[in-house]
Amino acid sequence: MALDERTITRAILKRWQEKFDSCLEMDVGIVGGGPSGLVAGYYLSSLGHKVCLFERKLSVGGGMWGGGMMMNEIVVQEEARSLLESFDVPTREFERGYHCADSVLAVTALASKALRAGLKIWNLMSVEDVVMREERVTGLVINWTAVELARLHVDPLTVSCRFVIDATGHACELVRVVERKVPGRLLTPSGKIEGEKSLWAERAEELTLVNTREVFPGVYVAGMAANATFGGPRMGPIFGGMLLSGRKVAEEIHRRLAG
Ligand code: 48F
Repeated sequence: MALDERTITRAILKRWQEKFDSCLEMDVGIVGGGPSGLVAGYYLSSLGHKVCLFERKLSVGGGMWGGGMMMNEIVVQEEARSLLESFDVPTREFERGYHCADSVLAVTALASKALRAGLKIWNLMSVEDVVMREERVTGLVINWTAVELARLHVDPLTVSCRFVIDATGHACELVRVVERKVPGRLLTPSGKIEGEKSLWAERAEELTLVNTREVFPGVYVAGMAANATFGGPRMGPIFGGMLLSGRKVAEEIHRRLAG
């Protein structure tokens, strides 16, 4: 069969448009495709919600690919081992309570399971703002990362979401926009971003879970963004807290959507 280049182009255009069209009204919009965002996307999609995830970079995975200092192994503690294994990622015990996994396998398995569960992932798109109404955030403002990088003056587009999750890692980018531009106070002690503290693995892992919650009406934080927002320490290359945080935020939003 002869191949027609125009058909290849038309196929991509049409299929991409269909896919994107199905994402204009979402239950949940996730910003950031690191471990916490991918796990949240997997659970929410598995529970039957309409969920999309926007990732600025070409590839999802965030800080997980590089393990610790570019050595591509990750460590998870006992509490998160079974969660990682439920994504078909084998773990090997190093010492009692410390389990290792290949970081490349971990990223690809999380992404693959999340997509198969129905999560729509948009790579190469950055979230630059939120859509707001009087009482809450109601959507995300998106643009091509290439536009952002080239600093082009091009207006963005929007998608509506009943809830949004800031899973942007250390930068907590979405919460920063809300703090700066949306009237009202954040649900933090000071009403502002408390700011990330220096590294303390054990405390950080505990606090990541405690801090995974709603920070503004309609806006949840997960993963490292939760600690940066609520003033917890960083944890370095132990990833259990990120995975458990993704599951916790999914469970909390599921309850809200079901209620
Ligand atoms: O940083 P990241 O991996 O977030 P995480 O899920 O995990 C943190 C760990 O990787 C590690 C750690 C603990 O082990 O401290 O750092 O909290 O992934 C965040 C993703 O969000 C993307 C960014 O490119 C990265 O892949 N991102 C950030 N801002 C935006 C964004 C934005 N405005 N729009 C779209 N994507």
